[in-house]
Amino acid sequence: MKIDVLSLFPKMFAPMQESIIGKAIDRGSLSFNVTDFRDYTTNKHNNVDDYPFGGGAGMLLTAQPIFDAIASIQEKDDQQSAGHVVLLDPAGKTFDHKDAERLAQYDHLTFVCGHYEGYDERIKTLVDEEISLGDYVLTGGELGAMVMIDATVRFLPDVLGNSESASGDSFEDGLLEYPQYTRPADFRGMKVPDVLISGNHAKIATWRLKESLKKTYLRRPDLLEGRKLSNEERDLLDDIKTELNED
Ligand code: 4GS
Repeated sequence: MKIDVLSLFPKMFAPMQESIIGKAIDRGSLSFNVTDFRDYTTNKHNNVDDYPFGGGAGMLLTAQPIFDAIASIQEKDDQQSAGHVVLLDPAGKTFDHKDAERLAQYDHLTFVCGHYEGYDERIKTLVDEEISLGDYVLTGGELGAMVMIDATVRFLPDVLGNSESASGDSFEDGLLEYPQYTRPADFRGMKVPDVLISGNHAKIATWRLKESLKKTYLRRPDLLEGRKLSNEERDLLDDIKTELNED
Protein backbone atom coordinates (compact mmCIF):
# COMPACT_ATOMS: atom_id res chain seq x y z
CA MET A 1 0.00 0.00 0.00
CA LYS A 2 1.08 3.54 -0.73
CA ILE A 3 0.06 6.35 1.63
CA ASP A 4 0.55 10.04 0.91
CA VAL A 5 -0.18 12.83 3.34
CA LEU A 6 -0.53 16.57 2.67
CA SER A 7 0.45 18.55 5.76
CA LEU A 8 2.07 21.83 6.76
CA PHE A 9 3.84 20.00 9.63
CA PRO A 10 5.63 16.95 8.17
CA LYS A 11 7.70 16.48 11.34
CA MET A 12 4.51 15.64 13.24
CA PHE A 13 4.60 12.29 11.40
CA ALA A 14 7.79 11.14 13.17
CA PRO A 15 5.80 8.49 15.12
CA MET A 16 5.23 6.67 11.82
CA GLN A 17 8.88 5.56 11.91
CA GLU A 18 8.34 3.56 15.09
CA SER A 19 7.05 0.13 15.99
CA ILE A 20 4.79 -1.88 13.70
CA ILE A 21 4.21 0.89 11.13
CA GLY A 22 7.92 1.74 11.00
CA LYS A 23 8.78 -1.90 10.39
CA ALA A 24 6.15 -2.19 7.63
CA ILE A 25 7.77 0.84 5.92
CA ASP A 26 11.30 -0.60 6.35
CA ARG A 27 10.15 -3.93 4.94
CA GLY A 28 8.54 -2.28 1.93
CA SER A 29 5.00 -3.48 2.75
CA LEU A 30 4.02 0.17 3.10
CA SER A 31 5.35 3.27 1.39
CA PHE A 32 4.69 6.48 3.30
CA ASN A 33 5.35 10.01 2.10
CA VAL A 34 4.42 13.41 3.54
CA THR A 35 4.18 16.43 1.21
CA ASP A 36 4.42 19.91 2.72
CA PHE A 37 1.95 21.82 0.57
CA ARG A 38 3.56 25.12 1.57
CA ASP A 39 6.28 24.07 -0.93
CA TYR A 40 3.65 24.42 -3.69
CA THR A 41 2.54 27.99 -3.04
CA THR A 42 2.89 30.38 -5.98
CA ASN A 43 2.69 33.62 -3.96
CA LYS A 44 5.88 35.35 -2.88
CA HIS A 45 5.26 35.01 0.89
CA ASN A 46 4.43 31.28 0.65
CA ASN A 47 1.04 31.91 2.24
CA VAL A 48 -1.28 28.92 2.38
CA ASP A 49 -4.30 30.73 3.87
CA ASP A 50 -6.47 33.79 3.43
CA TYR A 51 -9.49 35.57 4.93
CA PRO A 52 -12.96 34.13 4.32
CA PHE A 53 -15.19 35.90 1.79
CA GLY A 54 -18.20 37.30 3.64
CA GLY A 55 -16.15 37.90 6.78
CA GLY A 56 -15.92 35.99 10.02
CA ALA A 57 -13.23 34.74 12.35
CA GLY A 58 -10.32 32.55 11.33
CA MET A 59 -8.45 31.89 8.13
CA LEU A 60 -9.03 29.34 5.39
CA LEU A 61 -6.55 27.18 3.51
CA THR A 62 -6.52 28.38 -0.09
CA ALA A 63 -7.17 25.98 -2.95
CA GLN A 64 -3.99 26.57 -5.03
CA PRO A 65 -1.26 24.93 -2.89
CA ILE A 66 -3.41 21.86 -2.18
CA PHE A 67 -4.45 21.49 -5.84
CA ASP A 68 -0.80 21.69 -6.95
CA ALA A 69 0.45 19.35 -4.19
CA ILE A 70 -2.17 16.76 -5.23
CA ALA A 71 -1.05 17.21 -8.87
CA SER A 72 2.56 16.50 -7.81
CA ILE A 73 1.45 13.27 -6.13
CA GLN A 74 -0.46 12.28 -9.29
CA GLU A 75 2.62 12.96 -11.44
CA LYS A 76 4.80 10.68 -9.27
CA ASP A 77 2.25 7.85 -9.36
CA ASP A 78 2.43 5.05 -11.99
CA GLN A 79 -1.28 5.49 -12.66
CA GLN A 80 -1.11 9.31 -12.45
CA SER A 81 -3.46 9.13 -9.47
CA ALA A 82 -3.47 10.28 -5.87
CA GLY A 83 -5.56 7.20 -5.10
CA HIS A 84 -8.46 7.51 -2.68
CA VAL A 85 -8.30 11.03 -1.21
CA VAL A 86 -9.46 11.55 2.39
CA LEU A 87 -9.97 15.00 3.90
CA LEU A 88 -9.68 15.20 7.69
CA ASP A 89 -12.61 17.31 8.86
CA PRO A 90 -14.76 17.32 12.01
CA ALA A 91 -17.81 17.55 9.71
CA GLY A 92 -16.91 14.23 8.07
CA LYS A 93 -18.17 10.75 8.86
CA THR A 94 -16.91 9.60 12.27
CA PHE A 95 -14.10 7.09 11.79
CA ASP A 96 -14.61 3.55 13.04
CA HIS A 97 -13.30 -0.03 12.72
CA LYS A 98 -15.29 -0.65 9.54
CA ASP A 99 -13.81 2.44 7.87
CA ALA A 100 -10.31 1.18 8.69
CA GLU A 101 -11.12 -2.19 7.12
CA ARG A 102 -12.60 -0.47 4.06
CA LEU A 103 -9.67 1.95 3.59
CA ALA A 104 -7.28 -1.03 3.76
CA GLN A 105 -8.72 -2.23 0.41
CA TYR A 106 -7.20 0.70 -1.53
CA ASP A 107 -3.67 0.40 -2.89
CA HIS A 108 -3.12 4.17 -2.62
CA LEU A 109 -4.54 6.58 -0.04
CA THR A 110 -3.92 10.32 0.28
CA PHE A 111 -4.83 12.14 3.51
CA VAL A 112 -5.25 15.93 3.42
CA CYS A 113 -4.64 17.60 6.80
CA GLY A 114 -5.54 21.19 7.65
CA HIS A 115 -3.95 22.99 10.58
CA TYR A 116 -5.59 25.77 12.63
CA GLU A 117 -7.89 26.81 9.81
CA GLY A 118 -10.81 25.64 7.78
CA TYR A 119 -10.74 24.84 4.06
CA ASP A 120 -11.85 26.72 0.97
CA GLU A 121 -14.86 24.64 -0.09
CA ARG A 122 -13.39 24.08 -3.59
CA ILE A 123 -10.65 21.88 -2.09
CA LYS A 124 -13.41 19.30 -1.59
CA THR A 125 -13.63 18.73 -5.37
CA LEU A 126 -10.30 16.86 -5.02
CA VAL A 127 -11.59 14.68 -2.22
CA ASP A 128 -13.32 11.28 -2.29
CA GLU A 129 -14.51 11.39 1.31
CA GLU A 130 -14.38 13.52 4.44
CA ILE A 131 -13.67 11.68 7.69
CA SER A 132 -13.58 12.93 11.28
CA LEU A 133 -11.60 11.31 14.06
CA GLY A 134 -14.35 12.15 16.55
CA ASP A 135 -16.61 14.81 18.00
CA TYR A 136 -13.95 17.25 19.20
CA VAL A 137 -11.80 19.90 17.57
CA LEU A 138 -8.11 19.21 17.01
CA THR A 139 -5.45 21.83 16.27
CA GLY A 140 -4.78 19.98 13.05
CA GLY A 141 -5.75 16.91 11.06
CA GLU A 142 -2.30 15.29 11.52
CA LEU A 143 -3.07 13.29 14.65
CA GLY A 144 -6.36 12.18 13.10
CA ALA A 145 -4.58 11.04 9.93
CA MET A 146 -2.04 9.07 11.97
CA VAL A 147 -4.78 7.32 13.94
CA MET A 148 -6.64 6.42 10.73
CA ILE A 149 -3.44 5.22 9.04
CA ASP A 150 -2.52 3.12 12.07
CA ALA A 151 -5.95 1.49 12.32
CA THR A 152 -6.03 0.92 8.52
CA VAL A 153 -2.62 -0.65 7.96
CA ARG A 154 -3.29 -3.21 10.71
CA PHE A 155 -5.57 -4.88 8.16
CA LEU A 156 -2.83 -5.29 5.55
CA PRO A 157 -1.28 -8.71 5.17
CA ASP A 158 2.37 -8.64 6.41
CA VAL A 159 1.87 -5.72 8.79
CA LEU A 160 0.91 -7.46 12.00
CA GLY A 161 3.25 -10.18 13.22
CA ASN A 162 2.25 -13.12 15.35
CA SER A 163 2.58 -11.02 18.51
CA GLU A 164 -0.49 -9.04 17.53
CA SER A 165 -3.41 -10.47 15.66
CA ALA A 166 -6.27 -8.56 14.02
CA SER A 167 -8.79 -11.31 14.60
CA GLY A 168 -10.30 -11.64 18.05
CA ASP A 169 -9.73 -7.95 18.85
CA SER A 170 -12.50 -5.79 20.22
CA PHE A 171 -14.86 -4.71 17.39
CA GLU A 172 -13.68 -7.49 15.06
CA ASP A 173 -16.94 -9.37 15.66
CA GLY A 174 -18.88 -6.39 16.98
CA LEU A 175 -18.23 -7.24 20.66
CA LEU A 176 -15.71 -5.96 23.20
CA GLU A 177 -12.88 -8.30 24.08
CA TYR A 178 -13.25 -10.79 26.96
CA PRO A 179 -10.80 -10.59 29.94
CA GLN A 180 -7.47 -12.34 29.40
CA TYR A 181 -4.81 -13.63 31.79
CA THR A 182 -1.25 -14.86 31.52
CA ARG A 183 1.07 -16.45 34.10
CA PRO A 184 1.15 -16.68 37.07
CA ALA A 185 -2.23 -18.36 37.75
CA ASP A 186 -2.22 -16.72 41.20
CA PHE A 187 -0.77 -13.20 41.36
CA ARG A 188 -0.78 -11.82 44.92
CA GLY A 189 -3.99 -13.68 45.70
CA MET A 190 -5.73 -12.61 42.49
CA LYS A 191 -6.59 -15.89 40.78
CA VAL A 192 -7.21 -16.70 37.14
CA PRO A 193 -10.77 -18.02 36.64
CA ASP A 194 -10.74 -21.83 37.01
CA VAL A 195 -12.39 -22.43 33.63
CA LEU A 196 -9.35 -21.01 31.80
CA ILE A 197 -7.07 -23.61 33.41
CA SER A 198 -9.59 -26.44 32.97
CA GLY A 199 -8.38 -27.49 29.52
CA ASN A 200 -12.02 -27.75 28.42
CA HIS A 201 -11.97 -25.77 25.18
CA ALA A 202 -15.72 -25.75 24.65
CA LYS A 203 -16.29 -24.37 28.16
CA ILE A 204 -13.56 -21.80 27.67
CA ALA A 205 -15.13 -20.62 24.41
CA THR A 206 -18.55 -20.27 26.07
CA TRP A 207 -17.06 -18.40 29.03
CA ARG A 208 -15.23 -16.00 26.71
CA LEU A 209 -18.33 -15.35 24.60
CA LYS A 210 -20.40 -14.69 27.73
CA GLU A 211 -17.79 -12.31 29.16
CA SER A 212 -17.62 -10.46 25.82
CA LEU A 213 -21.40 -10.16 25.74
CA LYS A 214 -21.54 -9.00 29.38
CA LYS A 215 -18.88 -6.32 28.89
CA THR A 216 -20.53 -5.10 25.68
CA TYR A 217 -24.00 -5.07 27.29
CA LEU A 218 -22.74 -3.06 30.27
CA ARG A 219 -20.37 -0.66 28.55
CA ARG A 220 -21.44 -0.36 24.91
CA PRO A 221 -25.10 -1.43 24.52
CA ASP A 222 -25.12 0.59 21.26
CA LEU A 223 -22.86 -2.07 19.71
CA LEU A 224 -25.39 -4.81 20.51
CA GLU A 225 -28.25 -2.85 18.95
CA GLY A 226 -26.57 -2.84 15.54
CA ARG A 227 -25.68 -6.54 15.64
CA LYS A 228 -27.51 -9.80 15.02
CA LEU A 229 -27.24 -12.35 17.84
CA SER A 230 -26.97 -16.11 17.36
CA ASN A 231 -29.26 -18.37 19.42
CA GLU A 232 -26.35 -19.16 21.75
CA GLU A 233 -25.58 -15.45 22.18
CA ARG A 234 -29.24 -14.64 22.86
CA ASP A 235 -29.44 -17.36 25.55
CA LEU A 236 -26.19 -16.17 27.15
CA LEU A 237 -27.40 -12.58 27.15
CA ASP A 238 -30.66 -13.66 28.84
CA ASP A 239 -28.55 -15.42 31.52
CA ILE A 240 -26.41 -12.29 31.94
CA LYS A 241 -29.47 -10.07 32.40
CA THR A 242 -30.95 -12.50 34.97
CA GLU A 243 -27.67 -12.69 36.87
CA LEU A 244 -27.28 -8.91 36.93
CA ASN A 245 -30.83 -8.41 38.25
CA GLU A 246 -30.18 -10.89 41.07
CA ASP A 247 -27.18 -8.92 42.33
C1 4GS B 1 -10.58 16.93 12.99
C2 4GS B 1 -11.34 15.91 13.57
C3 4GS B 1 -10.41 18.31 13.47
C4 4GS B 1 -10.67 21.42 12.61
C5 4GS B 1 -8.24 20.97 12.28
C6 4GS B 1 -10.34 22.88 12.86
C7 4GS B 1 -7.99 22.45 12.52
C8 4GS B 1 -9.49 20.56 12.98
N1 4GS B 1 -10.03 16.42 11.90
N2 4GS B 1 -11.23 14.84 12.81
N3 4GS B 1 -9.15 23.24 12.13
N4 4GS B 1 -12.09 15.97 14.68
N5 4GS B 1 -9.77 19.17 12.63
O1 4GS B 1 -10.83 18.64 14.55
O2 4GS B 1 -10.43 15.14 11.79
